[in-house]
Amino acid sequence: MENMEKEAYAEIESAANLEELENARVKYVGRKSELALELRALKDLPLEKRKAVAPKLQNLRRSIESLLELKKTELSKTKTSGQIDLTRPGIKHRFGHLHPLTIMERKVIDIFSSMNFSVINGPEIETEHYNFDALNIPANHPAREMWDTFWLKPASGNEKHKEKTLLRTHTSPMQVRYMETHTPPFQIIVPGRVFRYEATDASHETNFHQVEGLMVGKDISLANFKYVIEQFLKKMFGPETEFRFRPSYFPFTEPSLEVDIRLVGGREKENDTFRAIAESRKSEWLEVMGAGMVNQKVFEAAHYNPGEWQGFAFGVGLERLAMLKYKIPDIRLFYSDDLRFINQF
Ligand code: FA5
Repeated sequence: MENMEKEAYAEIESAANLEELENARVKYVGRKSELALELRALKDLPLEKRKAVAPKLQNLRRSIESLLELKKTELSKTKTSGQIDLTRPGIKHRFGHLHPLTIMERKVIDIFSSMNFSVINGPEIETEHYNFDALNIPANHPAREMWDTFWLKPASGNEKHKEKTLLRTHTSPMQVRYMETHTPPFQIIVPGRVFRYEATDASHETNFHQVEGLMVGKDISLANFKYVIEQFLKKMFGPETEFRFRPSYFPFTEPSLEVDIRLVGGREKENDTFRAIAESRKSEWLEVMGAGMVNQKVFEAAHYNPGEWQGFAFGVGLERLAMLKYKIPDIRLFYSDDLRFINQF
């Protein structure tokens, strides 16, 4: 046993890795080791002899085991600090990606840029003048009710003289802002965030995005509008897309119209998502934009000579376009923070 003890200590000490250490453990304290056999044979010894031998054997086993433990800790440390374990799985890198509304905005910009429209930005905090009055929507005009507004508190100090401000309810205020500093002919689009104080449902949000369009020249007509919008919708949704122009009313256009895209009953577009949208809206069509020929009153607000210019304007809902493009049944998903939704894009 003494020989065995020395041999075991030497072998444990010289173990170069965990595998060699495990071999030493099996050899010296494993179930079939010499020591284990001796311990098992104790019961056959006469009592006196057993009393003399048993504690020695048990001590021997304990000290070999604690030496194994020490060596194991030592070898594990060198393993993590000194060696690279090529078999360990790597760390997966996650790449970010664009939000579906950003993708959609870029597609809209691409299409209109290809038709020579410039891209302009405007402020999200607007004055009452640009959001309403300059667009022929004076205070108390019933049309103000078309846009439920988030009004902002006036900055403290000069409440009396300061003009009322609000979160813009549409991108149309950029029409007059842009015309005040530019002379036609021009064609622009204005993508941006807009806000409305209204109840949400599957196709309405309080915070959404529009892309305003404005084309002004000497003889721009409704025919130009129809051509540009047809090109836009076909490039965006494919040549089979069915859409319609429907008469409507906006104080800042005359005549006014709205553009709807067909969800069900048509050829290409029909699918379960669209049927669900159509059912929740109780209509085969989804409205995507308001538009019309710029009202002369708006040109007047921009200080253009009366009657000198003609143009068309439109405001398209970006979320509505993305819902159609990606077959999204509910507008609220865009802002839901749900990674299962976001990661699909
Ligand atoms: C307007 O906002 C007008 N400024 C559009 C316009 C511009 C008309 C230029 C004439 C000339 P309307 O409120 O209908 O119109 O909104 C335009 C589009 O924004 C709608 O067709 C729809 O696609 C989208 N939209 C309107 N309200 C919401 C809402 N709550 N949630 C999501 N999208 C909306």
